[in-house]
Amino acid sequence: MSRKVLVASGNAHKIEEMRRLIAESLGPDSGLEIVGLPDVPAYPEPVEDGRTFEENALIKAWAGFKASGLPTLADDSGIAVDVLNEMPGVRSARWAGPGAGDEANLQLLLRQVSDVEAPRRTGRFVCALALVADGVETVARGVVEGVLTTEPRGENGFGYDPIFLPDSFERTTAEMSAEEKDAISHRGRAVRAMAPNLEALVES
Ligand code: ITT
Repeated sequence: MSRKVLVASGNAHKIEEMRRLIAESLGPDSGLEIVGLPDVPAYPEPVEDGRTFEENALIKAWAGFKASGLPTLADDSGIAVDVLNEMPGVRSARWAGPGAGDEANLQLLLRQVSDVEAPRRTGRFVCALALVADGVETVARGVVEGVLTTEPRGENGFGYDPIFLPDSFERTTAEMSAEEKDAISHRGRAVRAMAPNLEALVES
């Protein structure tokens, strides 16, 4: 019998990546069944008022666990740009204002660094992945360093992918295949760091 794990996210792209990454890290017979918010009774979206990715990931994971009783994974992630003092950071999803979509967020960020020369356009994608279950509260962090492009490139991925060029690559994460992005991404690294805790759930 498999153990259900809730991925508490309203972002379909994240959920798709998490499913893929968990299957890859733990194998097809992981003993885990990943379910999403539509599979559990509705509960109010928690306020993400933490100051760090880790705090927000825990807020989301605790809300999912309390509402569903299922071991719950939650991801809080975003892009941190050095010349903007590591912003948008935890505000990445709402950078161009509440309700603004990925395209508006990305365009605003590009405008904000439009006068910054290539060597100083550095930043990183960060993912804090929290797992909350009975007797378990743990967070793993994954980071990928890179630079911002001057124009969006590529159709894959989501969010800020079209303007993020990972170090030592010539393609943005939106120009990479899913497998290429997974191998180096912040989320890939966080899921692989969390894998032993997920395996322990099956054994417990
Ligand atoms: P949930 O809180 O429901 O999981 P969300 O989309 O609101 O969904 P966050 O608050 O963690 O999630 O915001 C993440 C932001 O960072 C959002 O703007 C994403 O587009 C961006 N982001 C996160 N991971 C990314 C990735 O792999 N590639 C591109 N952009 C990413």
